Amino acid sequence: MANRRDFIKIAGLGTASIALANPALKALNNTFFSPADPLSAGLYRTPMVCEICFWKCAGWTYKKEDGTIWKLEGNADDPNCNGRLCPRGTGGVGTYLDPDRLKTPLIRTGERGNQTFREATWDEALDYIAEKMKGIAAESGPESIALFSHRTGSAYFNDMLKAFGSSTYAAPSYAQCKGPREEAFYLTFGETIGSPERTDIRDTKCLVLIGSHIGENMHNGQVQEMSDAIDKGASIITVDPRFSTAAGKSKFWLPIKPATDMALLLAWINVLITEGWYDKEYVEKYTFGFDQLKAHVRSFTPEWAYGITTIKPDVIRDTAREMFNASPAVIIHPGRHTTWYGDDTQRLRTVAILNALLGSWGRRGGFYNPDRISLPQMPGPEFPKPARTWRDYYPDKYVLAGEGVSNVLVDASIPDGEREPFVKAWFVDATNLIETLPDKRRTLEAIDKLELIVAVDIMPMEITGYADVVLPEATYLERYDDIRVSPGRVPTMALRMPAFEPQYNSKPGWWIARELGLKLGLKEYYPWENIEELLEWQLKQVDSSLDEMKRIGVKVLPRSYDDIYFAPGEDIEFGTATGKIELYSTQLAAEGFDPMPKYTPHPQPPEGYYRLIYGRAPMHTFSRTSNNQHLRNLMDENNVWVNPAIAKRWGIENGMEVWLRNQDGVVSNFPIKVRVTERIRWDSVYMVHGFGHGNKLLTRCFGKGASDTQLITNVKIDPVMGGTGMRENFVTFLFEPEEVIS
Ligand SMILES: Nc1nc2c(c(=O)[nH]1)N[C@H]1C(S)=C(S)[C@@H](COP(=O)(O)OP(=O)(O)OC[C@H]3O[C@@H](n4cnc5c(=O)[nH]c(N)nc54)[C@H](O)[C@@H]3O)O[C@H]1N2
Ligand SMILES: Nc1nc2c(c(=O)[nH]1)N[C@H]1C(S)=C(S)[C@@H](COP(=O)(O)OP(=O)(O)OC[C@H]3O[C@@H](n4cnc5c(=O)[nH]c(N)nc54)[C@H](O)[C@@H]3O)O[C@H]1N2
Ligand code: SF4
Ligand SMILES: [Mo]
Repeated sequence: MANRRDFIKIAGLGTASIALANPALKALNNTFFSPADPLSAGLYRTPMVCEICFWKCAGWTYKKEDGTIWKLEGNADDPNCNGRLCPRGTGGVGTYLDPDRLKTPLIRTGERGNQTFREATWDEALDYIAEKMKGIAAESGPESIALFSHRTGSAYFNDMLKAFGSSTYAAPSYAQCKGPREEAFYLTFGETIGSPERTDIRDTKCLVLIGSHIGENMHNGQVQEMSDAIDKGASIITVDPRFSTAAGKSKFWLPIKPATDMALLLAWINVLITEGWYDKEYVEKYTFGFDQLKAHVRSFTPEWAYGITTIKPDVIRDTAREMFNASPAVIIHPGRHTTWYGDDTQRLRTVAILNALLGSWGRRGGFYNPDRISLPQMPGPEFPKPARTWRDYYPDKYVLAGEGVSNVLVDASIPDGEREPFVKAWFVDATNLIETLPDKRRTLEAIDKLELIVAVDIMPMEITGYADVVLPEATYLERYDDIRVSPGRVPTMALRMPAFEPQYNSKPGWWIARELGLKLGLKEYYPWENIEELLEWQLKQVDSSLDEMKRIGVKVLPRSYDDIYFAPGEDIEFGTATGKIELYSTQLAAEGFDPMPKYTPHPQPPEGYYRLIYGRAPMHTFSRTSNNQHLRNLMDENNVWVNPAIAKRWGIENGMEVWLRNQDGVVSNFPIKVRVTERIRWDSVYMVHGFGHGNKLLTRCFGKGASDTQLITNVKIDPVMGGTGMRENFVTFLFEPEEVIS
């Protein structure tokens, strides 16, 4: 086995160009220093919370005496990172320094999407937006203005719109990401998983990864814990059609036929029950519906699943026994990006049920009970109750969705027969919707109908090209945001504060939201003048202060109760209708869905086509880092992985450029290089999401690699919560570009 360092490559990878070796700094632990005082000769540090992904690691921005950046480093007290940033976090310097950044507010002068803007002052840009918003509110109601946001500090814009009268809000991290798993676990255990995940990987003896590709999916603390668990002898079972980094560390790799996971999961349940390999006491005490489940899975034998999944029956039995032997210190990991095939909530229900049978929920090495601190809000007026929400517009759709569904807001922006669209304007904050939502043509159709699009971003991205007004935000190294209060084994608070003045004419999100709020006549909702006043007040309520947080960056608080795991024999009331862990879901049954998960076959690729699957690379985050010079040095384009047998059939050689065409005739805008590798099944091709940028203002990454989103035109909607299943798209190879239909 490669050693731990080879595997995680957290801090260090490719950072030589940014971080100069400094023995004085290495000797430092977490001694307290005021940001005003030098750490050692000519070095200063400021608390930082990383915004390169949503793990939100806390750390420090180190500056040199001349005020320039030296490097970013993790805060040793932060349980999300334990003092180490991942390569993306370290390379975040490149986001701050990117010369292509948005520099000043812009107002569109030409057609949407044509990138013709004039520069404007903040006053002018915000007046323009406020006037438009008032006009739209007068005609269609304030709730017709929808907010899409995905960032730390979403609350600033969300609260401004709520004060204005709109709760029409969605984050792509729900219906394009973790929504199915959150609902599945909520339906089963009465609680969601949350972020960071409550998986007790550190102490697990067996970790089962289904799709979830930890290691390439570089969620820092999770990767560190997995590597610690491996060192302590935990076994890893990876179910993935691709030989992922995690597969390389696994005792068992199950190269499953894509889209058939449900059959494997049901067969595992069948084996656990048939063999008696489950936690009888736990199941008896805590669960509801065991007898129904037992009858339900009777025919889902490993032999049945073999024909569907291509995983041999003895492997299914051996892996089931491996899980049982480790139980309750076993985790069937719920994954994070779970919107795959449209029956995703049901697939994640089988994952939840397996965990329940093995007694891992609430047990050491399984799932712990997280704790977090909640910071009080400054007293102010109540938000008005919005006249309508998207649920009034679609009363029968996705009643079990616990959050706003971004694709539903897109649908609600397009006239529906005679019906006026519910949504008339988009306020898009820190999400590149064009590349983030599948079915780009539908996104563009909606955009075409809108009366106003505002984009708050740091870079000229695909979405900013379609905006009427573009507002340049200061990067995370140049601004305050709300205090990070991530859940974890212990509650923590972490401060993000500016290490630098905002470059160019950019402004922090809190300032933009507040100024616009004032222009909309919402002054009473802003009992604070500037963010420091607000943060100071909030921190005082929990016996801390801004000064303290500036010194320490991260404050670890005691747990409110000693309840991280269930006590032996403890009586527990779960947050479900029956108060039990629902193997049989009464709520799904009440809403007319299958109360226990069933296997439904999904189409397989037609002759000459291959399933398009996608994932993460350790050195990039979605589409947001592809222009970052430091991270580009590590990877500057994506490749398409093709199995050697298929490459041979097509006469494709390693490194050759191809265009991809999907089942609907859509051809990738840009060519992509082929990586011929045994690490992918013959029926699929794989690429990393986030490349193939079409905005020329991204001077470094324009046209590098291909966009998976462009090829995802067939979307399978999850009927339970509205998630967008994106993996039922099939592609073939072209050697010359054809007409592009994107
Ligand atoms: N470096 C980096 N890390 C990140 C991110 C990032 O952008 N960059 N993003 C973060 C976010 S928000 C998320 S949601 C997570 C996403 O990360 P995960 O939740 O781990 O994503 P998945 O979609 O589960 O994983 C993709 C894997 O699924 C496999 N796969 C494809 N189809 C199938 C199938 O039918 N069955 C099975 N069993 N496997 C299949 C692919 O081969 C690939 O290895 O990553 C997080 N971590
Ligand atoms: N095809 C495809 N689609 C996907 C996925 C996939 O794997 N494939 N993954 C899905 C998942 S799991 C998720 S969570 C979503 C992620 O969806 P997004 O969060 O939309 O992903 P990004 O592409 O990183 O876009 C982030 C945008 O915010 C901007 N930005 C970055 N930092 C800041 C900041 O500090 N302030 C402001 N105002 N803007 C900032 C970036 O420039 C960029 O325009 O995508 C989903 N969509
Ligand atoms: S995992 Fe990496 S990119 Fe994400 S917050 Fe942590 S350091 Fe930043
Ligand atoms: Mo995600």
